[in-house]
Amino acid sequence: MTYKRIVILTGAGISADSGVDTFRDPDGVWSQYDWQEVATPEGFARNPVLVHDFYNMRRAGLAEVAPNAAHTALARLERDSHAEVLIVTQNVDDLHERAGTTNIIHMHGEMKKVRSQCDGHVLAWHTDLSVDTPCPQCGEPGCLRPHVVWFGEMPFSMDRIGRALAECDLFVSIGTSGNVYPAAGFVAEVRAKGHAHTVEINLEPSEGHSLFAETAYGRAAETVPQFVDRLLR
Ligand code: BV8
Repeated sequence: MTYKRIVILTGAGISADSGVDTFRDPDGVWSQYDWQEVATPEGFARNPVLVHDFYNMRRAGLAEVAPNAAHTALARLERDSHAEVLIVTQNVDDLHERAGTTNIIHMHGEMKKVRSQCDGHVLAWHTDLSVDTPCPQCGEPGCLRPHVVWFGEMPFSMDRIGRALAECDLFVSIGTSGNVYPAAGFVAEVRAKGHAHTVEINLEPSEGHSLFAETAYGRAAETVPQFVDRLLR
């Protein structure tokens, strides 16, 4: 089967083989931090120092990790396939880009960007951020926040994602537990809107596994290159 428009949703599991913690695995991020304290606007308002430390630690960790074979395989698919390939990632790391992917949407934002709350300006940021960091726009300390989507906040580019889901003929979900909406609802949206083939590639069946026409379980660094080889044959 030759596909024309491929949408690939990725989650923390695709970065696991690079040494980046997932969220809901036994020793994952949410076993170390309370998501209500570090991944909600209310938590940030209550204790911005804790939230800045949480993102500073994860942002600094990006310097210690590299893309794995799964990221590289998806970049190869974009480069070598005749299809239009769009990566929609829930991840806030930059590993897809560092592997060479260019057509990508970070629906939950990016750790290497911050946003000024005075005027919504988004700027690249590679070092620590604190409540004392002066905002380049208004000069006020405490104005800058991580450019990531917290619980209760609207994910980015939802209109563009909705169109891509309606128009794709292949939807692949890689390395996500299917716990967090609206991303977890994408496979149902694809099934309702068209005739796309749907594939789940994960370490283990996700919450929504029964909604996928095809599944492949194993570590993404092994399963994704095999899947891409098949697509490019
Ligand atoms: C929204 C911040 C609506 C960025 C994250 C009550 C109050 C408020 C909201 C809600 C509520 N009840 C429900 C909601 C909606 C909520 C939600 O879905 N909650 C769930 C938990 C019930 N969603 C939201 O709030 C979203 N916004 O709904 O807005 C709205 C409408 C109008 C107006 C305004 C708003 C926002 C969701 C984004 C939250 N941000 N984090 C950051 O710091 O990273 S959540 C966090 O979960 C990350 O973003 C992460 O990307 C996301 C999904 O997690 P996964 O990527 O799936 O990771 P997980 O660890 O769960 O799974 C990893 C998988 O990989 C596992 O299956 C594992 O088996 C597999 N794996 C492991 N190793 C490997 C592997 N696979 C392959 N190879 C391996 N080696």
